[in-house]
Amino acid sequence: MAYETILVETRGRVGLITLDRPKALNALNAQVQDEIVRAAKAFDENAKIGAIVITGSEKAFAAGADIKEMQPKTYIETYMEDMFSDWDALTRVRKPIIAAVAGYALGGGCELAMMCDFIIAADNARFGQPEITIGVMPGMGGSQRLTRFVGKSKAMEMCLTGRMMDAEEAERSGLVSRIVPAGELLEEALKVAGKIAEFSMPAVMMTKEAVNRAYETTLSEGVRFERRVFHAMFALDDQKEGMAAFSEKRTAQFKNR
Ligand code: CO8
Repeated sequence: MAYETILVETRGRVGLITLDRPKALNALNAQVQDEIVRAAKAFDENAKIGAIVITGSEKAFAAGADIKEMQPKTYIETYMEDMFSDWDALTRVRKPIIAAVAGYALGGGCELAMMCDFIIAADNARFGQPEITIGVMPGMGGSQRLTRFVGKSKAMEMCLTGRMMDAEEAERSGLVSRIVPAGELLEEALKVAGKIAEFSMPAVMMTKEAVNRAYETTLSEGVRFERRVFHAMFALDDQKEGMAAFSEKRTAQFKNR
């Protein structure tokens, strides 16, 4: 199962996917899409992996869907192949995925970052949905996810003008969880992912599911869902261990990692 457009490595309990099409600024063609989804699913199914990091280069996380590949397509082709729908599989990955973004995250690149569970940005990161400048609109979820993450006014302005946001603005707007110096991005993202991967895996996965629920349902249904999942956690050995370790002033040794 070789990969040609991404590098796939493990760092302890963290699965690392690095986009590797430098000549096209990591533009997301069909092969990249297939390989990212395949690698993420393989990590999701691997019991030795507790969290995943997706990153690009210092110049570009990804400069969008591959414009040259899309250019000749007809409506009927995009419809029949249900273009971009395979990305949905990435959003069904149950372990946390962190996007470590440096440089350009444009169009599909911004949308890929937003499909991840949170984004850590390098200080040189730039986010944008410039599809309007090439005669189309976001097609990998950008008009929906960006609006939910940064609000209507800013999302509308970005989608209608193609203006890019720098890292500071992205942090201020809630698009990214925090900013780190570009040279420390990967190390920091791996550290955060490594920390998550040490916790009880069922607790981590249920937490991800509960937070994501906030985007799919009403507040009262979401709170009810959270409470039921919280109750279910009392069936886990790791709940007993975590709470006992706190009382006994020692580090928890979670079994379900
Ligand atoms: N697709 C294909 N190739 C790309 C892309 C891309 N998105 N972005 C950059 N490249 C290529 C360039 O063509 C160039 O190749 P070459 O050397 O062969 O000419 C190489 O990468 C380097 O790029 P530049 O020379 O342009 O590098 P610069 O540093 O001068 O500029 C930019 C960097 C500003 C990022 C510039 O490359 C750019 O504007 N790229 C396009 C950004 C963009 O518009 N992205 C949105 C794409 S559309 C999308 O993602 C969703 C589409 C949904 C449509 C749904 C249809 C059904």
